[in-house]
Amino acid sequence: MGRKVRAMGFAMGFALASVSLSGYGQKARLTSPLVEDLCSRITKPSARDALLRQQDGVEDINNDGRPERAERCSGGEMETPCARYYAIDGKEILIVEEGFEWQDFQTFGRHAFRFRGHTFFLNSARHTPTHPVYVSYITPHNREHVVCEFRNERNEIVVASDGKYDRVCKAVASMSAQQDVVFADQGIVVPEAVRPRNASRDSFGSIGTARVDVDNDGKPDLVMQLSITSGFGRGCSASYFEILDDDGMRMHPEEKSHVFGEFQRPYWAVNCGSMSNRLFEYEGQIYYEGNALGTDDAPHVVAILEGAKIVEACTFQEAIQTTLFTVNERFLTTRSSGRAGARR
Ligand SMILES: [Ca+2]
Ligand SMILES: [Ca+2]
Repeated sequence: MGRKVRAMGFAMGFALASVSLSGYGQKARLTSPLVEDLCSRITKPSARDALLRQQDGVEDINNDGRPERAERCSGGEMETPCARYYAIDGKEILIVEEGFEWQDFQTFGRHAFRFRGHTFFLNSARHTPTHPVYVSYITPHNREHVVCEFRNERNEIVVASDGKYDRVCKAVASMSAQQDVVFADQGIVVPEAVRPRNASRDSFGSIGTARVDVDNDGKPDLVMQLSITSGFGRGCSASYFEILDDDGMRMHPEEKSHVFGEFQRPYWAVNCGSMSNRLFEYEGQIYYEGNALGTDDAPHVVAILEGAKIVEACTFQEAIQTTLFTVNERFLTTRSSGRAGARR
């Protein structure tokens, strides 16, 4: 019986949608089938993009049939999304979060869209809508409710740039390329000539050195692993590698040293410890893996230095799998839902 009622609600919502596309005016009643339909669409990237293109009438952020004027405001250090809204009469509209004030959602993107004549907000863990965290709805009483919550699982699809790298790429993807180059002699001081200009002495340190054929020409090279730290905030660090001259006092003068250094530049981004870089050996060759954990700060890559040429052997495409975690239907029956809310 319950199922049948839901199915009817869905059919009605669908029928009304066809007459509510032009701006404000008629809208389908907010019902749980409508909400469930909306929320399940958010999990599919193409359906989500289609939803976000529905902008006709989106200026009515609180679903009372009248448009508001939005002004961007600064979201502070974390660049969280922020906007102020004003009614036509110029009065600021203050929105009260209801039922999730205590919840610390980490969101950086907020995207308004229309669905069946209502305005909703997709709140994402990125500036882009690719990592949905929750959908919210603002009632004519300016109460904002969470409509549904999502979970995102991140996967990587590995691509070899050439057939000859297939094996190493697969090994990295399956985490079976585990032979990391070992850096010994911990605690040695970074030679002045190796420390980048403008870098303070205590922000750089040596993790160690290794004799390893980093450019794969059959002759071992002296490689130093360095760590760079930031004194700001939580104390963040990342590591990188330099090819040194045989005496260990300066950078190796040949082109390979420059090429390798330049390639690693994006991987120095200091991002609180989650940037993981390494040198590893696989079937007799030395490879560099940058951003092994695939954070947002740089692409995840496996590269090989062949003489003075660096080749990106494996690249990784991010694939986000979004699942619907909870649907909050309670707000549909709260009084503050007002006119737009369903009354049962
Ligand atoms: Ca309005
Ligand atoms: Ca070599």
